[in-house]
Amino acid sequence: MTSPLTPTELQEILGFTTDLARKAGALILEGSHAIQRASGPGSVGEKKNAVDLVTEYDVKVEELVRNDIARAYPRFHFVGEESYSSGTRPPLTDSPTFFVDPIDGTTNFVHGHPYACISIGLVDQRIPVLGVIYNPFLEQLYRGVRGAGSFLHTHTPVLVTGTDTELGAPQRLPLAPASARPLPSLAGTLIAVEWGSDRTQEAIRRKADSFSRLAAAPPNGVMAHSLRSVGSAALNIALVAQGALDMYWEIGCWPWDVCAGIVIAQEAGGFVTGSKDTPHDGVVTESILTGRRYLIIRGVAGISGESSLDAQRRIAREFYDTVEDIPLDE
Ligand code: LIP
Repeated sequence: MTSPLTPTELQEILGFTTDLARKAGALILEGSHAIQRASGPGSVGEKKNAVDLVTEYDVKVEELVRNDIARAYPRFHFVGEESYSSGTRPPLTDSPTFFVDPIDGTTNFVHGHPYACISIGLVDQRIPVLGVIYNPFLEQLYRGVRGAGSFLHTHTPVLVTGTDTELGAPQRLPLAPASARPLPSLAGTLIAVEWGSDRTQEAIRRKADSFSRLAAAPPNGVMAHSLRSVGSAALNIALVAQGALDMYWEIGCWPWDVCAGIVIAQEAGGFVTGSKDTPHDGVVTESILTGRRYLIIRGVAGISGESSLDAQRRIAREFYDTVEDIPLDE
């Protein structure tokens, strides 16, 4: 049995993790310049199929992060996307465990599309407790600690509160108060979805049918305002926390894609759940974290006496009545 990390320890780890994300961000930018200048596919490789990409920079960034963490926190466990893919698969324990995606949005990274980030999450006592997501292309850094709120730091003006915020100063998430933003139904929502890397005919048919029902006019669909595919699970979740997306749904991504985002979204009043059959109570259990089915809904104002949680559960039910489940590919 290990004792839980204290709030003071978590703040110290947050400082370390933020510096580490910035350092990794510099290497991601260096990698992007090298890859965009290369004439052929060069260092871009494939994992399970031709759309599941990895570059030498995914591996280099993960090495840098793993080594720095091992020096600073030698007793913490580490799960990284690239070492996991190549066979290191430690079981989850009560000990503090970092979940790291060195470059989330590798496809964007390879194409020079500026939605890629490093995502560093920390789980303690099997619960996500800290997250840092940094997009070095847009200089947007999201961070959160369980019980202490979540924040966006950026030099890019992103909008929205109507109050003056100094550029680069932390802005508390969500940027616009959830209390002003009810969700009467899925109609009118902006929903993030992803095509993912499972391209079997059956998976794509189920996804396409689901996307079609979300977009179509009644009676065949619910007529959401639109669907978005940012191409990075972590940045999708960060945008839900920010309030720029109403929700994000994906089946098939992994704990390192979502761990940091879960903390940031929850601290912004967001709701996280797993598959349709998961109890939709907003508690992120180990089986939700590792279950590879994720639905995240932004902070929402209740309607006529409804609590915020009840409003989010209502939207989750409507969502799962609209889309199809998709079997996991591994
Ligand atoms: C990717 C995600 C993307 C998702 C893919 C994959 P990678 O991570 O963030 O949103 O659709 O399935 O997991 O491979 O770029 O680190």
